[in-house]
Amino acid sequence: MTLKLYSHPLSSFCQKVLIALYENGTPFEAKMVNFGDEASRSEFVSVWPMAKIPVLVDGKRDQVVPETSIIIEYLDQHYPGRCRLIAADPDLARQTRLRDRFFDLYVHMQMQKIVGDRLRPEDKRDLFGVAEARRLLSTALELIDESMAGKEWAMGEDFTMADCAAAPALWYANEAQPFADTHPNTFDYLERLKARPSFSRALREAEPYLHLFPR
Ligand SMILES: N[C@@H](CCC(=O)N[C@@H](CS)C(=O)NCC(=O)O)C(=O)O
Repeated sequence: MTLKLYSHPLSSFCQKVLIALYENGTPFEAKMVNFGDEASRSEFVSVWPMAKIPVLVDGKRDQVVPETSIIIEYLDQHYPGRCRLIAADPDLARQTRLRDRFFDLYVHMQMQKIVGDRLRPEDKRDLFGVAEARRLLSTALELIDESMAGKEWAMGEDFTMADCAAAPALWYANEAQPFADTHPNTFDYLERLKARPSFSRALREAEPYLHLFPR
């Protein structure tokens, strides 16, 4: 198989790339990374020393591609399918990248801070950092709620990289800080994302591991 994705089904950032792959039916081999297993971890670290999943390895083009947004750009450029995830128009492409950055930095990373803190030993918790993450997440949800009024997807009619970023970020954020009652447009958007076959498949594949998620 030309494309290999180092990943784990429970990982929210991996789901972002899985959505892109499933949208276009792009063939790839999933290589499961288990950070709790020394052999699996050290094999992965030899591929990408930053030890963050997912990472795409393209055997045909001899490329190691880390970072979700860069992986999706790479797939769009070298393995395009029926669903173009970044528009050809430079202005639309920039707006897509801005929304993608927004979901990653102000929803996804803040959700990870809140959830990650639950996995720390009691005496190593970061109350101040978590409060700041909750504040940033709340502000982000306000802006998303305004921008999603009357819109189907983050960029309007077309499903793009921004929606790949939004889906797992909002799904896990809603677990960490439920927003059905406070941000109805965002919640409706999340429901549409969940119904999208690419994301519903990623969620189904994560199900066997969901008990590991600290609620
Ligand atoms: N900016 C990175 C973030 C990737 C990331 O944070 N991945 C998490 C899994 S969702 C990870 O590898 N965590 C392992 C660790 O921090 O030890 C991207 O977009 O790919």
